[in-house]
Amino acid sequence: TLPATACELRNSVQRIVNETPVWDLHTHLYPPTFGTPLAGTGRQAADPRGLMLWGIDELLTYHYLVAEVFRVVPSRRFAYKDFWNLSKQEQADHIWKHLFLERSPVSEACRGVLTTLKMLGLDPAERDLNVHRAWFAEQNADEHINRVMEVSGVSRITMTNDVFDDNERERWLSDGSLGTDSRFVPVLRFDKLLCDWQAAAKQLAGWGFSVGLTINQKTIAGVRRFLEEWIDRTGAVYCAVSLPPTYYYSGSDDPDPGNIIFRQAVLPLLAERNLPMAMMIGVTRATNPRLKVAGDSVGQADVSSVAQLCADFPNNRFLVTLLSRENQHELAVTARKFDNLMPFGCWWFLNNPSLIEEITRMRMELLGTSFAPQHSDARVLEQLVYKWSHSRTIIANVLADKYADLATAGWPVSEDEVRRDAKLLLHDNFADFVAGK
Ligand code: RAT
Ligand code: ZN
Repeated sequence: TLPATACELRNSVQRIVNETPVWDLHTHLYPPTFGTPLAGTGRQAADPRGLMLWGIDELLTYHYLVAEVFRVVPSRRFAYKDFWNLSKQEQADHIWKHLFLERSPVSEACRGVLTTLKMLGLDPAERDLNVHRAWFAEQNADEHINRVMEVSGVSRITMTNDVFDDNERERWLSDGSLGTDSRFVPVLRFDKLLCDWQAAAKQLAGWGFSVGLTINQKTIAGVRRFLEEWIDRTGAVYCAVSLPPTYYYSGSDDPDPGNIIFRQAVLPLLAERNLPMAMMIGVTRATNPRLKVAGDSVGQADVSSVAQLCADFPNNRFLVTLLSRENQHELAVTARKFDNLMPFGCWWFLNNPSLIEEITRMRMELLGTSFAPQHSDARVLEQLVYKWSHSRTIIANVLADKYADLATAGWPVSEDEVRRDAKLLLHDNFADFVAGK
């Protein structure tokens, strides 16, 4: 049995949660085989369009921080296009100067850079960026991944492999072994298929799949072949889309072309392959297109559509995260109704301590341990460090409160029981859901 005083209990739970390996179920990270703009000391040459992002300049130009720097150096003083015309290093210098040196870096995304530097063994108080740059330039990209995984306690990293991204697609087509780095797990992502059928159909046809704009049996068969080919090529463990707040599914006669494709091609194929479908709902793309990838915003989603899908497709499993805070309670309640629904993560604008705390506590009260509390959404390798460190602290805190309540009710927990629960939350719930257990 764990120590009785509240403070000792909290420390033990924190230690155990920190020691529990995480399967990060949604990131935008890649191994070096996908190319990297920062060569480090590896044998690989720098590839400016490479997908593996790492190092201090990438950390500082994270799109969360791009949005934040325009709050303090507004576009009326420094035009968007002038920012985008800067080199990566100049953008990083601009962000460092205005968000870290000229005011205190108190936002979550700023704080994250400092936690990351500290946990990697660098001096977070160092004001000279070139000192950090020199350290990163001396790392070997491939070994650095192992180190970051160790420091962050992440045992597996799930990728996002967007089949409609030409840069990524061409890499898969020219290298059949891209999916074989055991640290990285592939996921097939295809937003366009559901959100913009016209554009998707044109591209599929161009790639040699017999699909037309009208959705008939031939088109459905063509989409299925396309998905099968890419599931096989990547070895995806689930498929994924992100959807706008306006996403609506009304049932088996829903006429929206994306929904017909979803219903007749995607979901039946995934059921056959025993693969879950991830839906990330609530992003309004390009609210401010001049901010590029930093310009997306949030809106409330229709949770009844999620419930309808879970009801209509009992042989499918749905991993769902919603971007709006206001949707969180309804999603947790919906998960009580459907065992083929796994709520996951505190996504993007929700990945802030106050909201992670609120959402995790609420989920635990409604769902016990049967959810996946967090994913990192890391785009830059080292972000694993801060995202997991900050989230682990909160998850452990919530757990400790619940164990204290149980102790009051006469049910003290043992160290092994805490370890088991932490493993469920950080690894097994997702792993079992993917495995169809
Ligand atoms: O969190 C993010 O970095 C977003 O830009 C998106 O990548 C989002 O998570 C997504 O997967 O669409
Ligand atoms: Zn993402």
